[in-house]
Amino acid sequence: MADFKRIVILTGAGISAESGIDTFRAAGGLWEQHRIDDVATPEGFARNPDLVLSFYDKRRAALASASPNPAHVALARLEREFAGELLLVTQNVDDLHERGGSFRVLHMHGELQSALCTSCEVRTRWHDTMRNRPPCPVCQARSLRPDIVWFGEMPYEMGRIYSALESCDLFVSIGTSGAVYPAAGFVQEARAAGAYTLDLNLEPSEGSRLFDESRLGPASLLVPAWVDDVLSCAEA
Ligand code: BV8
Repeated sequence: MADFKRIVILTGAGISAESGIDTFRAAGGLWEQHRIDDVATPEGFARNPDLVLSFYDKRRAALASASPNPAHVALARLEREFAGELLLVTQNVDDLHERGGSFRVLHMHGELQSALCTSCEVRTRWHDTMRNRPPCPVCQARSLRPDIVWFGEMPYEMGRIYSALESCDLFVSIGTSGAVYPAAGFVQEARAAGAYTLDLNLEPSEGSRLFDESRLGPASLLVPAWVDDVLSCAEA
């Protein structure tokens, strides 16, 4: 692998699959059990807040029984040892990148362990349930919602992501189906910037053909091998 200086990485549910966290589209995955409209849109939340709060309470609780896998750990090693610029963007709302040792993680679709108050709009770290309508720690209003970017809502820190894509020389997509925008369009932004684009995924994704290179296999094998590659080139 050439000697890259500015890397942007985008991860999706596939990087957490081997940690036991359901992906969205695998048989029996998250969306198979619920319609997107019912659990991952503001309209669904307005229609049936109990259903949505319980859906996210269950996923938040499931984090305790999941552990980071070698792919998360390898990306944390990259953050420590890579001398160039690195931006890790994740579509995932779990905390496995952090528990795997990454410190700088951009959760563009929010986080299970964060609560957003619809009254004062303050976001606070949250590890408990919301179904029981706890008071906002800041304004005491009983108006907390999951700090998750639902369909039709603007993902977080898009400006920061696009400026990193415009100047990167390597874009790596890991464990994502490339089915949801604007994340699915990042590969095109990177290509337009002249970056090399690499897809690491268990199976060909919707956007695989847009990448310079696709490697197929489980993230727990592909990601550590790729990080070894990058760091050995940088040392050479
Ligand atoms: C927005 C949080 C605009 C919820 C999620 C064009 C342009 C812009 C928008 C749109 C557009 N067309 C349509 C839209 C609207 C929409 C959209 O994209 N819809 C889709 C259905 C077509 N997009 C939006 O609404 C976005 N917002 O556009 O706002 C705007 C403008 C102005 C003002 C306001 C708003 C917001 C979308 C965010 C939705 N929230 N997540 C939650 O987590 O509950 S989306 C969710 O699904 C994920 O976060 C992720 O983004 C997405 C895809 O999931 P993946 O992570 O890829 O998982 P998936 O199961 O699909 O695939 C897993 C992959 O892993 C597979 O490929 C599999 O092979 C692989 N894998 C499995 N095991 C392994 C593995 N790989 C390696 N190793 C393994 N072991």
